[in-house]
Amino acid sequence: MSTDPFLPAPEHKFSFGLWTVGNPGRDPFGEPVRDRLSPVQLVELLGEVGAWGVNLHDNDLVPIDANASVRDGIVREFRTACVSNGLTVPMVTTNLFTDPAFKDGAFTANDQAVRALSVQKAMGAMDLGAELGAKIFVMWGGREGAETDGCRRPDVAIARLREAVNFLCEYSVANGYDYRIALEAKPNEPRSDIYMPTTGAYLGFIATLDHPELVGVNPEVAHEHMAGLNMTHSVAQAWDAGKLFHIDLNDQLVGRFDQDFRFGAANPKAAFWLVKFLEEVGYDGPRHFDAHAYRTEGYEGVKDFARGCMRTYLILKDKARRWRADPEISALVAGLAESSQAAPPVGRYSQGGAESLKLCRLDRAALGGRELRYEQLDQLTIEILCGVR
Ligand code: GCO
Ligand code: MN
Ligand code: MN
Repeated sequence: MSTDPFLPAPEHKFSFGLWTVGNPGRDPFGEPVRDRLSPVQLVELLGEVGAWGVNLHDNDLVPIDANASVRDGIVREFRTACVSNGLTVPMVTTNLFTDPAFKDGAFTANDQAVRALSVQKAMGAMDLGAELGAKIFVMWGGREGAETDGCRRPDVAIARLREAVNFLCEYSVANGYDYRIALEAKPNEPRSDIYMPTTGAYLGFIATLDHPELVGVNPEVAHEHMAGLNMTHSVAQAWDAGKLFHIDLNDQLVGRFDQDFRFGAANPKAAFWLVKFLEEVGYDGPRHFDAHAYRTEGYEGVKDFARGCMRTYLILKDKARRWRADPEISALVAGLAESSQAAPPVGRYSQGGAESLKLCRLDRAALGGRELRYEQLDQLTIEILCGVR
């Protein structure tokens, strides 16, 4: 029996995209460094490292030009491989960015034929996912953006996006698929600017849909960091709105190209706050790693990468437990929750409440003089993360 406390188990709901462990290491400056593995081989690799789920774009599994019988054969073989490797398919998505037809966007393209092709392809991906048992449908609009805003008015693009999402919600309901649709924001790359740059932008957009209850978000660490934002804050807003339908875990330094690093590789403290948040609120969706191995790696390195993502998550989960159990940290945190002066709660508005708030006498200078000890709180956090506490 292994005594390793950081081994992945199904209850952790760790998933990887076929495109993540299958990434061959091509970048804008260099050719692939790893041979492409088939979907079945990738499922075997994920089974070997102990993942729970495998996610896919339609064309990670079925080539874009495959006919119906080829498609059905591929899907059958893939399902068998998932069963024999103990993997579930929690999420599917559509690739609306690789094919040159989508070079100026998919749902937001000016050409109505491109928009029709995009919705047609997304419906096909929904059919495929339903066949594989997926309950989450991610939409990432990587090409839904612009280099020159002369190409279309951005509000027209948003209206087209709304039309497509509304249509696909109805399609999901009409076919009994019952997808939870998760919209994934990114500020740029591959387009110079993407119309829906942040998770917060999508939360605003969702409220304008015909079926807002079917639609949530899929925040990604790298995308929020590319925008210079705090991932945990974005996730918290999504959680508060009941919209955290999925999550893409990886890492990214601010101000760099889209790095897709192993979870926790670049900003372990930010990763810690994120894991702590997800565990404390009881997020019970998939923990999906949307990242890939360094270009220096072969398939042993890809396994190191995948195991590392899951292991880091579990280590940080344990650190969060230690953080909560630490007496000095608990005392500091408890102190922060105490009011330093007698004051009425704000609560819901009432005339009486407003009057008592207006009348209460508060010592503003004393409030400004209160010492908060956040230096100590953060240092203790760092000591936990560094393993000396
Ligand atoms: C990226 C995105 C994608 C999406 C994927 C699922 O930066 O390329 O994160 O990996 O998550 O296409 O929709
Ligand atoms: Mn990404
Ligand atoms: Mn992603």
